[in-house]
Amino acid sequence: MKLAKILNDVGIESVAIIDDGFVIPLDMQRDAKVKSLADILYSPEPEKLAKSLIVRGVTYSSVGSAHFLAPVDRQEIWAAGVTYKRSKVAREEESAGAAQFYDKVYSAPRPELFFKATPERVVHPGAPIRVRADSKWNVPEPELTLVISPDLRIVGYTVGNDVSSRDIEGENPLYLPQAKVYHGSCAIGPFITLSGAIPKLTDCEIRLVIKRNKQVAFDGSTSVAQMNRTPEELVEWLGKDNRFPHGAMLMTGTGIVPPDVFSLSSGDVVEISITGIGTLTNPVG
Ligand code: DO4
Ligand code: MG
Repeated sequence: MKLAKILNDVGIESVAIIDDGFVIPLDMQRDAKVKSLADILYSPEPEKLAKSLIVRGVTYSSVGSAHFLAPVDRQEIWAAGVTYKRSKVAREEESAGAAQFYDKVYSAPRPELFFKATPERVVHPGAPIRVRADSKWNVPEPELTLVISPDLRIVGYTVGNDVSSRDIEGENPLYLPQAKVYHGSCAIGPFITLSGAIPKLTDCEIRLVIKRNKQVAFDGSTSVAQMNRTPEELVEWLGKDNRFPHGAMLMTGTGIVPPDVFSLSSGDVVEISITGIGTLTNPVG
């Protein structure tokens, strides 16, 4: 089952099941214990609970005509880095003086994990992501994103974009927070595929298409099978000495890096698709 957050016809935020191209709205007033998408996701039987909230007797709208919001409630957004060889090699090349650190973190037991965004900072599907005004080299990072409950279960999967400034990160790794965390640098959505419905992860393809003036400027793909760590391992490290009372989302790193001559420009459109989940599309503002 896939779940999403929508803005309904009268501008009210709600939750829906996505099924076969249709948006099936849920009645979020029906069960006093269920107020948010997260309440469904963290329940013992999310699919059963979601089905019990289906609004009967309404015409379902199509996915193409719905207004989706990022499927985030109060979760912190975290990210892992250098989990694919492609990312390790790209960082080593961009940051000559610090290359050894990327080599070490790729194979060390402890992964690179960093805080990426608060829920308020997350860019909704279709809304503009941004590049930093003080950076000349910016890329999207298409990442399988884990939806994690407060008791650290992976309850679902979504699509994330860890938009990053490569020149700032490359100048000095201590600038990483500025390369990664700024206004418009984190997009998530539109759908969450519940854990029970995701295809075998190693069969999942991640694809990044960047369009400029309606032409394809970059098209690349990888497989989750290329990831050097498991989602469970990343969650275990994230949960070490940390608490997530509202749950968390964890971007699992990029395995696709456009060629070094490429940098995002205002007006580009970034599409990230992951098998079994869906496509996250954002223009660059
Ligand atoms: O260390 C730099 C960040 C790496 C990253 O975000 C990634 O590999 O996806
Ligand atoms: Mg990343």
